[in-house]
This record gives sequence, structure tokens and C-alpha cells, in this order.
Amino acid sequence: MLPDLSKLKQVEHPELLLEQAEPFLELMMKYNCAVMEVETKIKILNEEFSHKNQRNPIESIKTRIKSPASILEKMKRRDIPFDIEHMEKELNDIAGVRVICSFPEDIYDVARLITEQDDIVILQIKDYIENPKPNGYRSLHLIVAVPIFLSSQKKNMKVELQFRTIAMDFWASLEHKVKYKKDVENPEYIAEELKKCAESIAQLDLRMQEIERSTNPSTTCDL
Ligand code: 0O2
Repeated sequence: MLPDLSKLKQVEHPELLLEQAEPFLELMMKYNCAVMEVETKIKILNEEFSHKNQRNPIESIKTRIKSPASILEKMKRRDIPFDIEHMEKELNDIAGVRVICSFPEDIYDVARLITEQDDIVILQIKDYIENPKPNGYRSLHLIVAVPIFLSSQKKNMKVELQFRTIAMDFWASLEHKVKYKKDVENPEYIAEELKKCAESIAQLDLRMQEIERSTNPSTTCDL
């Protein structure tokens, strides 16, 4: 349904809106550059793995820039003042790169190789694989600072890196869908089932890793 435009507040000086929009769009452009920078780093590692090993630990890479609506919702929820400076300072996940790996050990190998690069600074580590969330969520989250080089400046930008296996990703996307579903008949049962699935997935990931390692011991991820 289209919004009722008559209810929108009249803007007396539309040029002021544009003035505020420009710094926002510029910052979003910088986050986009940071995502490209990190994605390229992962792709370069991937390329080298493919060249040197018979096995590739990275299954896929997904990138996203947080939508303006999600940014506003998070700032509102956390009581963060609505301005560009606070948005950049307080939000860590405007730029996001998700790396889907084949096996749990690959997650730590790829994360180590990326964070050892001398232009990357680790700002935060949340290891939800070692310490899963109470609902069963597992992933390794890193907040890193990465420099982007623009025509007249070098700027360090924050990027959230999420590492998980294919199975963990499968679980997280179902859990995400279920979380936002209204009118679920038995939410406690669903939450319990999801938690059990997360535990089964964790065991399955390890068993699959063992099979892989025992049949292919030479294909570790060392570069
Ligand atoms: P979206 O749509 O993915 O952007 P912080 O960012 O550190 O200030 P936050 O947001 O609590 O605080 O960080 P955390 O716990 O590291 O989670 C960040 C992101 O991880 C989430 O982003 C999700 O993408 C994912 N995530 C975390 N917990 C869960 C979970 O229980 N289930 C699923 N499916 N995903 C999870 P956003 O902002 O929530 O959403």
C-alpha cells in the first residue's frame, strides 16, 4: 500500500534535507568501498588456495550494507543520537561480509590469514562457535578496521566479518525466518527444536571434518 503522503510533515526547506543526505550517502559509499576491499582480500586468499591445494576452504562470500531502515531501527533501539558521527562511531555492522566455509577448522584458518594482514586491525572478536548463543546460534564474528584509499584521503572503516560453515548458515537463515514469523503456534517447541538442530549440526560439522581430514590429510589450509 502506498503511504498517505498528506500525513507527511511539510518540508519548508528541501535543500536542508539534501544537505543532510549528502554526508549520509558519502559515508555509505565509504562502507561500500570497505566491503569491496575485504571481499577482494577473501577472494585473493581463495584464488591462492585453489592454486596451491586440492581443496578450497571457502564455499561462498556474501556481502551487504545495512539498509537505512535497519540503521535507524538499531540507533533508536540503542538510544544512539541520530547523527552521522554517532552512527559511524556506535554501529559496527553497517558493512558486513559473511564467509561460508566448508569445515569448522577452515573458519579459524581463514580468519587468521585475513587478520594477520598488516593493514587489518581487529577491533572485536565474538566467538559464538566456542560459546554458542543460548538459542544455538553459532558463527565467528570479527569487527575489523580496514583502510580505503580515496582520491584525497585514506580512511579506516569498520567491517563486520561473519564466518560460519554451510550447515551453520543453513541453520541461521531458518532461525532468522522463524524469528520474524508472526502467529507461530508453539514458539517454545520451535525454539527447542532449533536448539537441538544447532547441536546436531555442530556434531555433524565435526564428523564431516574428520572424514575429510582422514581421507585427504594433505589438504590443510596452510598457505
Ligand atoms: P542483520 O539483518 O543480519 O544485519 P553489535 O553489532 O556488536 O553492536 P549485535 O548486533 O548484538 O551488537 O552483534 P552480534 O551478536 O555480533 O550480532 C550481529 C549479527 O549476527 C546480527 O545482525 C545477525 O546477522 C547475526 N546474528 C546474531 N545472533 C543471531 C541469532 O541468534 N540468529 C541469527 N539468525 N543471526 C544472528 P543483525 O543486526 O541482528 O541483523
